[in-house]
Amino acid sequence: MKIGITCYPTYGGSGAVATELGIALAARGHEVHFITYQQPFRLRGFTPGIFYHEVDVVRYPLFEYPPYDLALAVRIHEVVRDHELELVHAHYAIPHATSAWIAREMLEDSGSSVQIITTLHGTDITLIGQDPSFRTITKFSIERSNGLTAVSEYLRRETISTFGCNQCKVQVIHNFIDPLVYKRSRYKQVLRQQTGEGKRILLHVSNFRPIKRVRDVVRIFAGIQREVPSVLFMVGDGPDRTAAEEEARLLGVERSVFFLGKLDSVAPLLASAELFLLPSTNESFGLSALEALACGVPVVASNAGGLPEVIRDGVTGALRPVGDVEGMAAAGIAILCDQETWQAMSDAAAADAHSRFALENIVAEYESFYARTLATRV
Ligand code: GMT
Repeated sequence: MKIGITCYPTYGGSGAVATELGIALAARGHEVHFITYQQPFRLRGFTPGIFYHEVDVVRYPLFEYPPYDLALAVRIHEVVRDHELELVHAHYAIPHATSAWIAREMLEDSGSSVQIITTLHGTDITLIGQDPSFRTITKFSIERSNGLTAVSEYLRRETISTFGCNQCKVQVIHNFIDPLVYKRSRYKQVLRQQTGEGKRILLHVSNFRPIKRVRDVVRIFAGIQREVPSVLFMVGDGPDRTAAEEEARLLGVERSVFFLGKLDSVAPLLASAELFLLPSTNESFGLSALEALACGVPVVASNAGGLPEVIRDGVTGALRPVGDVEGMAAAGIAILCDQETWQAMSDAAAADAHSRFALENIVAEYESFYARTLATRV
């Protein structure tokens, strides 16, 4: 198949999923065209079967807000026309599904029957997509997509209930990991080199937005550290980083919390970690939690959104209500205190992640979804 993919190319789970999917599709013989404003961060160097088309947004004195959505639509239109793409896969509804729809409208007279598939990732439905300034266009764009997928059952239900789009058929296709990359035994214990022996290693990876509750991450850690000698590594950056640093100082744990900033490759760090913390207000899926589990790291997280579809409470980690810092700390202590418990959870986490969310199986689900969508073309 000839497939176009548009996504957010910088940091973020939706861009990571879109890029890994494109790479896997190309490896299976498809021709994949990425159409984004920047080279996707997980796409490095030359990969056979992959083409990258940059979206250039012209600056003009009149444009206080340069219209990226239109520039993207024009680029999608060109790439579909010039490379005879059969489908465009938009990751994250806003604005990608809308731009893809505009491009398809522009192509109508050319005989192209390009199909649009939109994958809903999270806040495009649960947060920003519901803002009055976007709500109607989000609903319109997803209803006009030829195929819709959501990364969890939770997100599928949210889409139907919040947008009242009863006609929308949303297929759940979970996110995935490459079992060869997210494998504990593959890496040296790099974080251990920094901490030395004797301290348990906790990890958090996110974009430090309010929804991630990074102050809670530090509070949970402080609770665990009172009982279990440990350190916390915070990977990523974003608006609440300063708040998290302040929380560490307030709680007197600042010497045990290391802020590493944004890092490209987290698998080696995950493979050194012993507990992953994700106390978000909401996660439609929680890709970072899945990556941790795949590396044999039990996850303590909030019982919110799609996280229960990823983490098995009491088996591969622990789920507690949003904001239950004490409960999460107690769960973390229980997991870390007893080596047998930890080992059993670590083994179960890796096995469960590798069996339910392996790249090979999920990419095959996307392939058959593409084929079914193309088969319904009129
Ligand atoms: O929706 C967002 O806030 C952004 C998006 C992203 O690009 O990271 O995150 C969402 O998509 C990820 C990939 O499917 C999911 O793993 C995240 O859980 C989801 N974030 C939220 O629902 C907050």
